[in-house]
Amino acid sequence: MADNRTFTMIKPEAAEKGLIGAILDRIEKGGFRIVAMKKTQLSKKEAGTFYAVHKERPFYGELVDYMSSGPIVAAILEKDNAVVDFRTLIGATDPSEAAEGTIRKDFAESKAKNAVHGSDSDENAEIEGNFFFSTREKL
Ligand code: FUP
Repeated sequence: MADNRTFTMIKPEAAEKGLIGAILDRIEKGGFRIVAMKKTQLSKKEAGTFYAVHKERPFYGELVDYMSSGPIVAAILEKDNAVVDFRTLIGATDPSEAAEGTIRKDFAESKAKNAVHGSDSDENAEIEGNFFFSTREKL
């Protein structure tokens, strides 16, 4: 499969704990090229928009509060089969169910504070990357 792109965030608890470097190391060693990257903090409104697909779910309010609670690192990553391979690298949503050696197994605290986000489809990777980065930042 030709190179394609996914989108990730290093979430507030992981950034706060000083895990940005360790997580980026896993990402690069996993064969992903960092196309674009920034450290930033989402407002509640921005987090609500980013996670709008989950707005009917019971955890939406907590998710929005959490994701706007501190700085995150947003990045666009490139690799062949990027979306699927990145979800393999990060592991299951709940770290207690994540495979050995995955980022969530090693660094996540809980299902909510699960260290990293990874897009679930090529289409969402594009939408999510566009939320954070302008055309000239994604070249
Ligand atoms: P994932 O695609 O693995 O990030 O997981 P989901 O799309 O199922 O969940 C989206 C976000 O909601 C995740 F960042 C974690 C959060 N979440 C909760 O806070 N509680 C839950 O029970 C499930 C998900």
